[in-house]
Amino acid sequence: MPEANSGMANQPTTSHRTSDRACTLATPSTESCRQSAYTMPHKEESQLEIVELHPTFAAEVRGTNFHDLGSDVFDEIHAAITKYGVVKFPKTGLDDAGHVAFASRFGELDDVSPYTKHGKKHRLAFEQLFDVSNLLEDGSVAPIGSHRAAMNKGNSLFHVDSSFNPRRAGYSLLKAHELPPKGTGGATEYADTRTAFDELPEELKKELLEKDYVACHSLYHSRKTAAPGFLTDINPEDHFMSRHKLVQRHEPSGRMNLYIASHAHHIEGVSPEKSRQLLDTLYKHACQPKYIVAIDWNDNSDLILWDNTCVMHRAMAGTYEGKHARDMRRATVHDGSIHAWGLNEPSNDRMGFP
Ligand SMILES: O=C(O)CCC(=O)C(=O)O
Ligand SMILES: [Fe+2]
Repeated sequence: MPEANSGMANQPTTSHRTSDRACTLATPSTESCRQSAYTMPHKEESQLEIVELHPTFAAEVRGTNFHDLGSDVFDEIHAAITKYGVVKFPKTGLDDAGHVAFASRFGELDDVSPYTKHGKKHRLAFEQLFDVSNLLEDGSVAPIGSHRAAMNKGNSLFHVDSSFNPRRAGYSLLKAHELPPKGTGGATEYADTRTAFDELPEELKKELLEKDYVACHSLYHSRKTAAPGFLTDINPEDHFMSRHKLVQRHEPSGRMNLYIASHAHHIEGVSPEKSRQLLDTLYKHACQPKYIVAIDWNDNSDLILWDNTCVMHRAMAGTYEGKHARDMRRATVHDGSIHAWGLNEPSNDRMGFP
């Protein structure tokens, strides 16, 4: 079994360095590992080393051999993502094909056709890789103020992926391909929405459980919020909105989750004022620093796996913008849980823009 706490030189860079703890999935009940409501696989020997990145969620998993990943190790990864919601794999050595192959083990993959249908030219070789870089289609860095930079800004607000589509995203797997110089920004932050729900004021929690509110999500809404000067001729209310319960049980872990995101436009069945006030209160609550971890990217093949149905995420700004490439590629797994379609009619229609 790998040695716990193998030394600070090996510690990952996060904003919660003091809470880093090493443990393995084979020993989930050691003092340093937080207990959770489900059972971890019973194994004599774990091949993976888990280093916790925050007191309530997120971990770095070391020792994965991506070139020979058997079902035992995959089961351990599955247990880790269920417990932690966010798992970073440093230096995977994966190329685009390996990235897509690994992602497809988690379920059916989404693709970029809704964007290319709107005229966006796809820069990457795989339709299953979303281009979340700051690059234009010719590979040059998108100038600050360009349409591309403005659309990227949407990712800088805490969100979950694809809550605006009839079928939401489950897991996302974001891999670095080319990183900007160290010290120029570009970390990815995550917010623990399961713990945020647990720690809501009792009265508010009671109201949410009793009313069982439905939130309506729109890609246009979050894009316009992040970049108010763009998409000025689009009114989100003229377009499809995806309907999802605001509070739901996260099926894999059995824990409750606050399913909120920058895409949430309004809550059904209440006045616009009440809707705005409630969404703002809940979003602000979930985005408090105590629920957030920032994860740095260090190597061009680092990969972060997260579960959109129990965490939010956002890309951090930096001085690299407009100057240096930050080439990030994301595979997105359609949710396979009972909440995947929310209250929407199943359909292959998905939102996109040029
Ligand atoms: O670029 C990042 O750090 C995150 C981008 C994002 O929101 C995503 O890939 O879903
Ligand atoms: Fe995202």
